[in-house]
Amino acid sequence: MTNIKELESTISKLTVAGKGILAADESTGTITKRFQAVGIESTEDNRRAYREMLITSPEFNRYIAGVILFEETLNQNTSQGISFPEALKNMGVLPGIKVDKGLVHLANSLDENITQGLDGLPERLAEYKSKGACFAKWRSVYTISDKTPTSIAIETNAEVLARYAAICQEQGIVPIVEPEVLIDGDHTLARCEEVTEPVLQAVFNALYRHHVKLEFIVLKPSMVISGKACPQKASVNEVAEATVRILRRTVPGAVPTINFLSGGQTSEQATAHLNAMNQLAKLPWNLSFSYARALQDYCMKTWQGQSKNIATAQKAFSKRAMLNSLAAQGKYQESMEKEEISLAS
Ligand code: 5MM
Repeated sequence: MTNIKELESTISKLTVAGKGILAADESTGTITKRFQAVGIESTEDNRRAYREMLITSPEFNRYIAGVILFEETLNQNTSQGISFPEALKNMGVLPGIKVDKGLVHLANSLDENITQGLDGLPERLAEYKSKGACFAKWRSVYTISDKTPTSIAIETNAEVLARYAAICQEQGIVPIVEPEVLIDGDHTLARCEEVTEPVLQAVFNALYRHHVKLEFIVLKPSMVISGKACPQKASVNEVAEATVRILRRTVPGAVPTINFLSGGQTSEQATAHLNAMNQLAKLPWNLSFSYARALQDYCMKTWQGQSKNIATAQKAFSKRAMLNSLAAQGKYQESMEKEEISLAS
């Protein structure tokens, strides 16, 4: 039996206007790649220290409603000797957990992937919940080429996302449903639009088939955007309009909040795109962020693994969190990028 009260309480805290979600759930392989790119050694304690630095940034709880953790962090303590979920709850921020187990080849597809992790998921969720997690995250990935995503990849990933979401709700955990159409490639904005529409249609059809209560999910999609290597870069307004057009066609108004991933956009682009969407005519859902790289990039580069850099690195994080908070309300201006920010510590 689904515990509606728990789901209601979690979703209401995740949908506060002007707040977003920090994705700090990079698996060990991914965070190691990101650390190595800026010369930081990826030890267990460096990962712990880095994530503690993020969540203790000035005014963190003013801009961030929830943090998606990787399992390793869920089980770690801060330097104050309390667990990360407890530290977050003490600040009024909800702890969440990435529960997918990554990508594997989808047999008989065109070199495409399916996300694994459904086996034993109810038992894992019960354990994560006992450690404080209130919401979960599962990511499916779609690659754009002339022939992909194939219908088998679209249908199979939708089915798995819906099964995950149904299991979460049964356990009183709010699911973040994350279908990511990758930015990699030279495709145009029009091609991304053509692909994103059936991907989202399939996801919502599957959620319906599995009786997932749309009132208690967070949708975490990619934006409709031109590929990284596309010679014709879409403008901020083109991205905003195409993304909202596709969301309007595919996402029921019962969904309370859409929190985008940044997917390899620069920090500034991710903020500008979110802001432009929130400046369009009234939308049926809260539109906010669930960024990893677009919130963390400057902070990680500034930190360099050294305690002497913590204060400046935290300021860099808080600045991005604040600008995205403004973007989630349609109040961001590009000129703010150059302004010094003053923060209460
Ligand atoms: C798409 O990645 C998610 C959002 O991050 P960006 O804003 O940087 O695109 C992110 O939550 C991602 O799912 C996690 O970092 C986990 O990634 P891995 O590949 O380590 O499972």
